[in-house]
Amino acid sequence: MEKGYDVHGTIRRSSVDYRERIAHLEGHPNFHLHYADLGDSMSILQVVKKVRPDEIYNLAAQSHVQVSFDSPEFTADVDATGVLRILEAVRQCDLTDTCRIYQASTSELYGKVEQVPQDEHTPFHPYSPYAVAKLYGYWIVKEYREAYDMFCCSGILFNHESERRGETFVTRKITLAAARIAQGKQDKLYLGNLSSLRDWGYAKDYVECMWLILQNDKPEDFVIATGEQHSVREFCQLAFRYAGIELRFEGEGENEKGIDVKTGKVLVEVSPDFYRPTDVVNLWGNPAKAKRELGWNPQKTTFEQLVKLMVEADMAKVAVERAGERVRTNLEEYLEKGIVK
Ligand code: G4F
Repeated sequence: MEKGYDVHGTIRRSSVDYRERIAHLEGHPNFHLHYADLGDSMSILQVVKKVRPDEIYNLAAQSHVQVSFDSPEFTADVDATGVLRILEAVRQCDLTDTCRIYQASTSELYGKVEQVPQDEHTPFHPYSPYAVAKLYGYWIVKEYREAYDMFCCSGILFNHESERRGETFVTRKITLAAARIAQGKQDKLYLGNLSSLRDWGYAKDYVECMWLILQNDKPEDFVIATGEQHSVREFCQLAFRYAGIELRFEGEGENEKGIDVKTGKVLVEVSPDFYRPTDVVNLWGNPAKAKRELGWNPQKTTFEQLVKLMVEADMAKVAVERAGERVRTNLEEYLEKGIVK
């Protein structure tokens, strides 16, 4: 919207409100929402027909890797066939010459990695129902590009995080827990594989690159990553440090623990509940092509800055929640005493 675009988004009908992250946009004259679902081709066709977009960014997915083991069929329908539904809608509305399409592809395609670091030429080895579905999405985009000369591209994005990240992804789970523990609202954090390695970047920088991919002269796929790798353990240690707690890790595997250096209290433990049947443990991207051909800066926001901004946002969020609790507690007391009616 800052670039002067009219933005049309799609939402799914739900009886509970889940629009918290876009609430600040609603009511803006350049922002429009339509009901649609990637599992429902007619709804996609209807929106494309009505809006006749110049650019489509398909960021919709069942995007939780662990959940894809519990809901593999739903994941396949949305993350694989859903991509096909968008491409076909554009084709059936005769927009192939004017509409550019960005597909949110993923570093999970590298899965059980065959090369480190990974770039546009690294072979894929998907290692979850999510990654297998996303692999179809990647290939169908390539197929439509070649078969119908469409400007459609995949951004092979490594993990991209922010203060808006869903609370069950590991980074946000950690920053929120660190903030809650630091403010006395939680006792302990349970995590899965602490040794898993990721190339974590800032979502805001990555969205800028998605846009650059669609402004490029030719439709191509790009790896988007920072080129730096850290473990879940490192992320955890740094997040707690920014929340004012120094952690020391002791033990191995399921017995590893994160201990508060100052108090000796165990604050982080491992729970097998968060292990995956097959886990991707060594993601590390090489963003050289995006840097060279799009002029994108993969190090605009450093790992340290990313962790810091996420912790600061969660420290503020928890503080506001606590203030709200105090107001409610006071109010309850006043009501009980009949001071307010
Ligand atoms: O934060 P995660 O759940 O993200 P994951 O699986 O890497 O997937 C994210 O990034 C992909 C891009 O590479 C996207 F395609 C995908 O949609 C999603 O956005 O887990 C990161 C790592 C994993 O190895 C996991 O096993 O952290 C490990 N982990 C350790 N403890 C945990 C936990 N993950 C979660 N979610 N929760 C834990 O307690």
